[in-house]
Amino acid sequence: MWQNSGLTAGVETGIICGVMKTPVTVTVTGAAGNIAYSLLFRIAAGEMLGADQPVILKLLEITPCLEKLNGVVMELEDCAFPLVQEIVATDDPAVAFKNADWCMLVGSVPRKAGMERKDLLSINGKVFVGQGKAIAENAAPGCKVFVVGNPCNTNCLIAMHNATGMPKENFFAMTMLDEYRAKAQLAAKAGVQVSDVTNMTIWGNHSATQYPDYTNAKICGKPVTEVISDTEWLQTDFIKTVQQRGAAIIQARGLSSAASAANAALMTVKNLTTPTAEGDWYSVARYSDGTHYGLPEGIICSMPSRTEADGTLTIVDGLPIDEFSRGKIEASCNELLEERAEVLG
Ligand code: NAX
Repeated sequence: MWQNSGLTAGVETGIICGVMKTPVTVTVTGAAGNIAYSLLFRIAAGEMLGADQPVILKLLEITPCLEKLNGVVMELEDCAFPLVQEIVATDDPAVAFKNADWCMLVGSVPRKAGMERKDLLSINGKVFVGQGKAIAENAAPGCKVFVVGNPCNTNCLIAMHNATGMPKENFFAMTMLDEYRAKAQLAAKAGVQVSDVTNMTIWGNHSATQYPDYTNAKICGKPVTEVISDTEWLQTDFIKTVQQRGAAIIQARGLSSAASAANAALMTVKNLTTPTAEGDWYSVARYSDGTHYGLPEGIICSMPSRTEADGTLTIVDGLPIDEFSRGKIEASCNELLEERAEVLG
């Protein structure tokens, strides 16, 4: 079953007013969920791909959530976003990923009481096998895949393995929310604006083992360690606060992060599609080919990344990694290797 909103301005009527760029097709899964409810409207408003970039939105949900998704579609229509050329709402991955330029895989089954990580990996593993295959069979050439749904690194790895024929370099998972959380903590401690904090890397897994690398981060262009002399805080409270921030939000709000996660998702795609400021970088989990920082080959690992002026996506090499950082990075990579072993096959 699938629905088309009928919002196909200029397609059915043949009337095209003004000259517009070719639309970009963005597929969002879990489109009736909490994160999507904050994300879709900002994509539609042009905050992700640009204020002059028309978009076609393809929204995927599971069948029981189609009615709820219909409500989201109605709200999107009621915003009359000038950039939205078409909205497709469906429970069929083949329809949702048809001609997709960007696949934002937000939907996944949440962890329930009594569920082990292994169970979660197994349930979501099956979803990402199917979605990886459907993307490879239906998406536009050069399509990029960005996974938010947890466990996002390993879900991304599964999708990548099943997307036969697609370059591994086109697969990403989200650690930008962790980067922003780390920047906010450092800014508060140093008494500066959050925009004064740059060069923040999240290494490894989007989980409680992630390592927010204060040793290479900067505040107002200076090493963090020159501005914040409290090494004890940096090595303990700071790291723990970032690692546990998601849980703290669930405890305070009774719900997991949604608006901040949507913001980070949107900003990740923006960072991947626009040149990075000179000397800076951003965090995204991506395929590790074993040639950077001794990170294991064949995992989706967060690392410092840049988008060059010509659009090339690069990994920032050559950062000094001290013994403390090395231990933390290894611990997070070991967890990714364990997750990989659990989903093998
Ligand atoms: P919700 O439970 O509100 O929404 C998820 C939606 O996905 C539901 O509507 C569900 O029906 C749908 N869904 C499930 N299986 C699907 C499938 N096979 N195809 C299409 N849709 C499917 O969760 P929400 O708060 O939106 O969070 C979504 C995911 O983001 C979760 O896995 C969550 O853990 C993860 N997060 C990842 C973060 C990150 O930094 N990488 C941070 C925020 C968030 O925790």
